[in-house]
Amino acid sequence: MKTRALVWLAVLSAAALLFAACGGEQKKEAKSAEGQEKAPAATIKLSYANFPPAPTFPCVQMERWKAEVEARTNGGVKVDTYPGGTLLEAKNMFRGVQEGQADIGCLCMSYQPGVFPLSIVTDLPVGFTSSTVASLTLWDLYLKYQPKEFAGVKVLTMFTSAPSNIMSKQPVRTLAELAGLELRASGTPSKVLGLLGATPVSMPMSQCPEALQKGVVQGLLSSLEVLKDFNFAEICRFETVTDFPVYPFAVVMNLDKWNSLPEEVKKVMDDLGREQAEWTGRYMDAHVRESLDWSKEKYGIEVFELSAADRAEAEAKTKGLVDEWTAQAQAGGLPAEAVLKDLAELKAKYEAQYAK
Ligand code: 3IO
Repeated sequence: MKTRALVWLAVLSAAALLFAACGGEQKKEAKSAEGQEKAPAATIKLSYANFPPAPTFPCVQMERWKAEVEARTNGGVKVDTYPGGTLLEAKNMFRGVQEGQADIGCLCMSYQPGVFPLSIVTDLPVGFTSSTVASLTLWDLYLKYQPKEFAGVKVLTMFTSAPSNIMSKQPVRTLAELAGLELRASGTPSKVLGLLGATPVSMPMSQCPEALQKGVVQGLLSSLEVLKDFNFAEICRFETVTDFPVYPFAVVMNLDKWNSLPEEVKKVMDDLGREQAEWTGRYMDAHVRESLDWSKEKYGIEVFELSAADRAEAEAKTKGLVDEWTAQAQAGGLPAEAVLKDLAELKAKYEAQYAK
């Protein structure tokens, strides 16, 4: 009885395989006979790596992009997502995609100082007040300057976090209360903390939960939606609104993989570039507000605003970072002044367009 069932199973499997193979052939023939590109016969599978956990904004935007691409290619493309550093981690994301360990990867530029000399202009203290404005500014700068730092990959979209603010185990009501405080940050936001007398501890966001738990840091500098998404509100009951720099991100694809895609699929992805930047900015800005409400409700967090005098002092003490970037960019042959001018114009344009 058992053996007979197995024989039947084998026969049925073989028949299924044969059927599938013939179907594939027919589809291919139909396509070439019509002489035009249709949805590809075989599904194209793409892996998409991300470093933080699934509930966080880089992964939320990843799932949205996946859903749009799959729908707009009528299932011709299937995207397999890998959140939480399961395929590539924060610091090997860029190299890993270039080497083909993942087809697509989401990276934070601030984690690798020096690697993105032009685009990193967006993590300077230039006064962005929303993720929507900063994300669209970053995307437009990328399109205009086509910086060679991304020449080895296909850039699918870019976006930024919301402005960074202090989340801490102890109250930081004034700049004076920052003195010596160990706060997790990265890139230019770390430099901002250092210039203001805090003790920055640089690491990717993905390592922050452990650093907070172990007491390596007393808090962090990032956008406030992490209060909810990482449950940081439980441990960091005191938040200070500083409107410090945003963290810029890029989503990149392996160049050989990109070149292998049918034109219609490339078009779907190209059409999504700006749209995804805007979608992510808007999602982020709304989610920051939601996260603050949630954190107040659940943990009774306290939110402080810096005084006008402290804001002015912070600005004065950190604006040298813009000069530092300018000198470095010019030494590297980049049109730094023009980039800064464009950044200011784009920022003003998008601020007028999108009420905060
Ligand atoms: C960030 C990174 C990973 C998950 C959620 C996040 N919210 C804001 C950021 C920005 C960032 O990269 C950082 O390190 O603060």
